[in-house]
Amino acid sequence: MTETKTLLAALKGEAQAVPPVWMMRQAGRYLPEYRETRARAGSFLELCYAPELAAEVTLQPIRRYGFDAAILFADILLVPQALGADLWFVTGEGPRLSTIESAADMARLRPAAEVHETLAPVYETLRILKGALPAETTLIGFAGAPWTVATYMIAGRGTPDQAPARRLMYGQPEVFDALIDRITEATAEYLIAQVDAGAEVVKLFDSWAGALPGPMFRRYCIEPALRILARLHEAHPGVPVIGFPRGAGGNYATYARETGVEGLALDTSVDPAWAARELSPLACLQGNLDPLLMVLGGDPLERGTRTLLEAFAGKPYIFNLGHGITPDADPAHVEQMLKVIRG
Ligand code: 1CP
Repeated sequence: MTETKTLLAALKGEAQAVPPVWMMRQAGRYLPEYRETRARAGSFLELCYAPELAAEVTLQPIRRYGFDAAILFADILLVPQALGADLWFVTGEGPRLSTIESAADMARLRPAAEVHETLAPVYETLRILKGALPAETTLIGFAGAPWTVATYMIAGRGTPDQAPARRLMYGQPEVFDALIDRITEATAEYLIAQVDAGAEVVKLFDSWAGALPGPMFRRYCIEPALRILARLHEAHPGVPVIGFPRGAGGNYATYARETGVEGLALDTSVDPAWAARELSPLACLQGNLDPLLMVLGGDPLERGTRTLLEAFAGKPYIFNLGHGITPDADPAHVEQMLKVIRG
């Protein structure tokens, strides 16, 4: 059967004449309709746990722009919450969680198999989306990778350099390893259930992979990914995975080779010419337009978009940004970018 969804075809290694395109954080604050629905939900977290409204914001950028993929509206921090951590968002600042600093804190977490009760509304969102998306649109599920999720659970917030997590990793390795194991198991459970509910691709966000010390990259980025993929593929053979080891630099190649992910999401720092030469033989590449260009628009946006189209022409490729679109982006610039890609 020929694949009618261009994003799935690209992930199978088939170059598309016009690359499929979507954007990280495409359902977000730069869209007035998102801000309206979020206000209706009450808060960001209430929006994540309200299946009808979460499906609505997932669909908004599809209706407006006709992206080739819809990404489930949720957050990587729902897994810590499902494991029993307290989670709240401080307006204008970001997430806050109860912290993991000792074996006693670990002992208070729930077993990985018990995350589903909290996460059930997310599965319901996927079931709604499965019935509501256009036939050509691919539905992407996702989770945070264990290291990245652990950085938030340990520090209780976002930090610039992940020092609290690195401190625990060196100072109390048995506590740190137990946490990584727990998140790994919970993430496998979560992603399997997302595919059960209708996700066609899953993306693993290791947004802080670049903060791992080099000697730890294999152990805490690659190995947990391998364990998650093994369990996922046992339950759902052949479901494609996009890995995003953001900031991994030269380790991007190691990650692609050793995990065998079908899709490799490039962060903004990766040189497209290098990626086309060194990484393209290993996976379908996705990325990596500078999100700032969605704020600027004009000639810089057009040049940036063309640079990527030329670098990845004739190769399996998914157009995307190198990180999430920011709240100050102009929705008209998304149209400008799509016009350059689709002609
Ligand atoms: O105010 C708001 O409306 C909240 C902003 C927001 C949004 C729109 C947050 C808070 N999360 C999300 C949705 C979200 N988060 C999605 C939905 C799908 C889409 O892309 O459209 C996804 C995939 C995520 C994933 C996520 N959450 C990541 C990994 C991707 C990345 O950006 O590197 C991370 C690190 C988070 C944590 C998080 N959630 C929200 C914020 C502001 C943050 C970052 C906090 C920090 O590090 O300080």
